[in-house]
Amino acid sequence: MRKDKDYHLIEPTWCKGCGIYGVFAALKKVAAKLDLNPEQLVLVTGIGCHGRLNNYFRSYGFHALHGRTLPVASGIKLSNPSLSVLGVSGDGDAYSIGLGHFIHSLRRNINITYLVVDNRIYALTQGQTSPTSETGFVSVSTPYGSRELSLNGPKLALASGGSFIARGFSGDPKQLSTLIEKGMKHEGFALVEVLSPCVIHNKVNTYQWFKKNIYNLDDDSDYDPRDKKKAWKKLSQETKIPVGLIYVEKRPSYEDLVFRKEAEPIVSDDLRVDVPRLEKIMEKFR
Ligand SMILES: Cc1ncc(C[n+]2csc(CCOP(=O)(O)OP(=O)(O)O)c2C)c(N)n1
Repeated sequence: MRKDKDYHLIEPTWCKGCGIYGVFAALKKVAAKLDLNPEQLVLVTGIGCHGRLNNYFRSYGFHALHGRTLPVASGIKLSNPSLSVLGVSGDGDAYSIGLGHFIHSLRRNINITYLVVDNRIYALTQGQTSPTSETGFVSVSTPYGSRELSLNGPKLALASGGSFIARGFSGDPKQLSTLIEKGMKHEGFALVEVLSPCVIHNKVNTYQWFKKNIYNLDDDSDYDPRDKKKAWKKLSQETKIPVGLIYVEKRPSYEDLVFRKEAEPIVSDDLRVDVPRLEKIMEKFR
């Protein structure tokens, strides 16, 4: 049986107190609990402070371009479906430059677990306002306060056809590891957004702030994460932020539909390309 420390490759150099240490701890815990072979695991990260994670975690890794975590993770998974593929992005990587990929991955439902480490700021570039920063947020890029509405990732995920939507808090690595484990066992695309303080650049959304403003859906026995309408209602609440398993739905993964042996062909025989006929046509233009 492997242990958490077996996935600890080198000591991280993130700022002291950064929320991402909780994400690193949760990931190691899940990998050890599932006894995952590091050679069967691929961690794809984007550009940002979160992007260092694959340097510290023992597994295969790919540090992708900014916003391109999901296309790289999708390519790896589809070319070798036997691998466990995890994507890790920041709120900027996922919801700003990478937003198109986010929506298409949700509707496609490829078997990937996607962690979005949401510190509500662009941290690596020294603290600019991000899509999840609240209206009025003051930073070096919005010195008079942001004039934009903030983006709700899990709500967008639900509207985009997400089949597994969860939100954790890096201050609670135990619950976070349970959510990641469920996401990894889910057949299809699993989003786990992680509320995560940046202790250097974001002086608003601190550990205390998050603790005061979140509530745990996993403690509510009346809440059924299979109920889409309820999930939408919870995600639409403006006052407190729900964490826990928000929505889960059973639907075939992309791989299931595409690679299954008995999969129905999408085009009929007469619509398939007739290669000899095509060659003949091309010959005329040579
Ligand atoms: C194409 C491109 N545009 C902009 C940048 C500059 N850049 C680097 S990291 C980053 C934002 C990082 O924010 P986030 O994704 O939230 O990650 P964090 O640092 O907070 O973990 C930006 C804009 C870049 N590297 N590449």
